Amino acid sequence: TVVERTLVLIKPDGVRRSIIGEVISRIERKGLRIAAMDMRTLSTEVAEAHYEEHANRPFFASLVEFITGGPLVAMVVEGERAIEAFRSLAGATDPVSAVPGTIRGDFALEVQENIVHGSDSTYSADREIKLFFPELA
Ligand code: DAT
Ligand code: MG
Repeated sequence: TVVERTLVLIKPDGVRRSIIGEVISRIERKGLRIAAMDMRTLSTEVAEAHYEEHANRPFFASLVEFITGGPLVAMVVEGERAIEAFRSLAGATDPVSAVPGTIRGDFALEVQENIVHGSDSTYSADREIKLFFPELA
């Protein structure tokens, strides 16, 4: 078995739409464990660091404005192949392409407002967990 940890965010759109419980329920039903969790509003600095790989993309400024625009829920999720397992629960980045049954496929229509974030690799997970939960890293 390969136990991993991944950083999951319920982004401000998910909080505004009152589907925190829905998202947490899907994580728990899957058998993944929530190792740490809180609600916070990101500073511009943390948001830019979180999305640093996208710094040169045309949507970067809008993405940072969106992710800092209200409280979000940050959590460390752990379990067997947790990184891929959560990405599978989340669905494709573009919610219109995301398969129904996934979080994005069921709850979103616009690519920026796609409800959740999940780390995409062990490297990203380590980096993002250090950024959000330095006490756990
Ligand atoms: P993911 O969140 O599936 O890992 P990503 O890392 O490629 O996707 O992009 C990070 C976020 O940026 C994504 O959740 C939504 C936003 N985004 C990605 N591509 C976009 C685009 N073409 N236009 C607007 N926002 C975009
Ligand atoms: Mg990504």
